[in-house]
Amino acid sequence: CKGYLDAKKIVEVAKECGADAIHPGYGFLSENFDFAREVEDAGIIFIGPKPDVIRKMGNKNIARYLMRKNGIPIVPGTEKLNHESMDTIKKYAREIGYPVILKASGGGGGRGIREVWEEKDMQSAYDSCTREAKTFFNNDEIFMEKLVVKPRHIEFQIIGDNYGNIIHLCERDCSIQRRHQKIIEIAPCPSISEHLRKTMGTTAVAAAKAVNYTNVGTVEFLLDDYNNFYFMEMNTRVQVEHPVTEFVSGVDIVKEQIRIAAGQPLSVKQEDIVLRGHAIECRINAENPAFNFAPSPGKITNLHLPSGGVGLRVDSAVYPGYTIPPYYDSMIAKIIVHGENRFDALMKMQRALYELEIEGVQTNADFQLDLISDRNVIAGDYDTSFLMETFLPKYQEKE
Ligand code: MV4
Repeated sequence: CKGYLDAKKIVEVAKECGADAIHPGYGFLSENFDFAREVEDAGIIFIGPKPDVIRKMGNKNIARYLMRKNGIPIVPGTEKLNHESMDTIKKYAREIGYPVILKASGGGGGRGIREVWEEKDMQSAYDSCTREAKTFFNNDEIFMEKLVVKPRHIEFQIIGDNYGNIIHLCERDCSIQRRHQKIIEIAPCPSISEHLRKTMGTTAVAAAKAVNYTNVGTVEFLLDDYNNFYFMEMNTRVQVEHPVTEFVSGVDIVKEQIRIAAGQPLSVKQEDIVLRGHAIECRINAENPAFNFAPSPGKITNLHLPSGGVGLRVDSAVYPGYTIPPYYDSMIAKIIVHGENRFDALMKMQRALYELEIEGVQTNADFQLDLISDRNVIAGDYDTSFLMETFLPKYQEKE
């Protein structure tokens, strides 16, 4: 069950069948610079950014340094802390102002971060953060940032060709998350002005230009209550939620990736990108919301995916009789809708979720239906704390 991670084997098979290129998808190997390098060394095109750019952006401390050097706003913070005394670390935290957050340079997926609200908790947070960083990333390097409280997660889709042209396809709001897993993604973000969109978009392109970025990627920002935004990290792959951007921008992102990798220039200019309507994606997971979202692998005995109508897309590979293995993550389908406005899109999503039927395993489909029917979600009034702190308590009370 680990075949998808065997870089050497994949390259071998690609050579045998005479493949020109490898598209790494959005799985583990997509941001593995050793894999990208092995593909290139074998004379095969890696459909993605250059291995060295993947490596730099994969290290959160290097990414932060490069952004700072190029005038991209980052959260106030420090360089790596590992050789500093605890007294010095505490002094930095006082200067930055509590609360702060410790982050592993090699971090990802929400691992290797610790909020610190008071000086008395610094030592133990530091110890457990470095320990986790060492365990999961084999790299105990950590740094400190000011904690942005209740931020929104806004990410910009960018595309660059091999000739220095880089544009953005506007943003997605991915603030509705649970344990660092996105649940719903929306484009465009309901709570930013056209002016802020322009400023953030220009900044995202500048961030990509700072590393001579090629192919597609995402610049993630934290947005605070006062509309201050800060570079958080960059994802050097096509993401799960790219379909919402395809709907509102009209650009086929994966096609663009392949064209770029084949040496074609961008097929669109920044001026050509005019947003149309609103798009929403709900991730359908085989999991049990009533049992703390425990994975629910097993055989799908009956399946009806929503279909028909303008502005509905279902990305999935499951079918009746398919057995969901327990080894991978629990996402089994994505439902994406496109409406002329936010409410139209929400109504289409409601219809689609009503229509969806999955038997044999537990899923989060009903949970998703409740979520998109929530008044805060309908109003676009939520941040990254919403799901856990506002919605889930209400939901569990109702259960
Ligand atoms: C932050 C933050 C607040 N302030 N950094 C989460 C994982 C990694 N991508 C970075 N993360 C955060 N970094 C500062 N300075 C809050 C988070 C964060 C978060 C960010 C986006 C979406 C959901 C989140 C959930 C918890 C924490």
